[in-house]
Amino acid sequence: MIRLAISSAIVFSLFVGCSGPNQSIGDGPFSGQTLSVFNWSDYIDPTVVEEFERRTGARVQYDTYSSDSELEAKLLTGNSGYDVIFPSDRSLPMLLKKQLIAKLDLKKIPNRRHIHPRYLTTPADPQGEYAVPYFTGAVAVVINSDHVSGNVHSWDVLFDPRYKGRITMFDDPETVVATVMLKLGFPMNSTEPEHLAAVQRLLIEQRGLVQAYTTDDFKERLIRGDAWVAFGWSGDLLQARGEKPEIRLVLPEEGTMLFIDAMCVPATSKHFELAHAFIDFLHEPEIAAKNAVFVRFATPNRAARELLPDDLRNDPTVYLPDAYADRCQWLKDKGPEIEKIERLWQAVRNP
Ligand code: SPD
Repeated sequence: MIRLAISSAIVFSLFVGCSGPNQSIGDGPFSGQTLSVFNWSDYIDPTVVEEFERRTGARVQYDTYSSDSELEAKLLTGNSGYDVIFPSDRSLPMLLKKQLIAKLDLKKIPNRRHIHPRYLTTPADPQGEYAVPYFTGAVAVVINSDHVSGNVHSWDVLFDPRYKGRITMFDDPETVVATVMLKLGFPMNSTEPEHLAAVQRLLIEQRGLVQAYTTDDFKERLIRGDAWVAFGWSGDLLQARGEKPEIRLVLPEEGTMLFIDAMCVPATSKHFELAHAFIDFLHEPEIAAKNAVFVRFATPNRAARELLPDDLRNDPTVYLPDAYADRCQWLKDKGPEIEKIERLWQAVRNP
């Protein structure tokens, strides 16, 4: 099933957004309108988007990104042209501070009631008026158990010389530094010079083992069998496991970084009603469940979770047990201190 779903993702990325502006989708309350969506890659079931087009008559122009900084750069241009975006808990406070996000009309998003209240508000959005939670997940490691032996339970496997040339790392400085802080037993958001120096040393030592630094094609590398150990977002890694059963997901015992991504409407959107209709649609329980089966991240939508197949609803690598989640942390906005991490990354990547 996942094989089919992933194949349709490839078809989706080729065709959605390629229909001409005058191509008719069908009759519906938004016929003739185009909704521009900017989302993380591999983060939606394409058939769900097609269903939205059928129901509303609107066309969806769908583009993807693969890091917080890519979204932030696009929004900071002042007129991205997008109507719905999916910022993480890491990006949202900055985008709100810069007034780049519109206040939502919550009456137009009745399906928001299905979301677990613990996810609805954040310190940056204390009334939950700007962002509607989409999926939550973690950073994790996967191994190909045909090639990686032993009981792997730590970040250490990413630094194991036996897997030289078979390891993929993220090309995302903040996420990598955060998780290496955890591996070394430091606070995940530390910017202390000694902690950063230790992280930098380890990442430089690791460099010769790494096949590629990539935020998206680690999945294909795993599926082809080129990579045996990969660092990535939990749901993406589980999508790869759907294609290759010998892949095993490891939630490292040292803890990991958690994230939650939300749906927002940029302040410059010209399709406010349609954007609200899309956000509401994605939280219809049946739609949210279908989407959750595809993306393999945890839905914050309680009604949708009830509709999931038992194996997914009870998968502890998707819905983390409280005892493990208590050992995990969220990324904090580091303000100007972020430059220290960028310098560290330069030293690792461009010696
Ligand atoms: N393929 C979808 C991955 C979504 C990851 N969002 C993570 C944000 C962390 N800051």
